[in-house]
Amino acid sequence: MTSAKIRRSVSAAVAALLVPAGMVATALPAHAGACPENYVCMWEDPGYTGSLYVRQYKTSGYYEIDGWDGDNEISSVKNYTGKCIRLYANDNHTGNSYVIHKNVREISNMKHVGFDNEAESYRIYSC
Ligand SMILES: [Ca+2]
Ligand SMILES: [Ca+2]
Ligand SMILES: [Ca+2]
Repeated sequence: MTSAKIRRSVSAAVAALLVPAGMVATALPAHAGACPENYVCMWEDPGYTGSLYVRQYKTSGYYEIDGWDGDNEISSVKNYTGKCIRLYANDNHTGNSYVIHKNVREISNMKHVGFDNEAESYRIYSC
């Protein structure tokens, strides 16, 4: 390979790296607050903002919210599972609980349902 050819392939590699990076940067704002169909998503703050602490596929079962990143912080939820979600106030699916019915797809502020900054674990189940 001549040095000219090497230079061309190097600049082609750099261009290939730059284009996807630019696309990711412009795509991020559009995805803020988004939750894929068939998933349940839970955010730190009202209005689907702050850290996204839970992004779980709809498989029925019992799930923990991370003790450091999520417990007693969940303030908004999108339920795109088509199933019911029971949020528990404590770890290991204990304590007071609140059911998000399968027909309730979005709760923008958990304060409105009396369960703000409470959830520490949850269950996904058909209902
Ligand atoms: Ca919160
Ligand atoms: Ca709690
Ligand atoms: Ca937990």
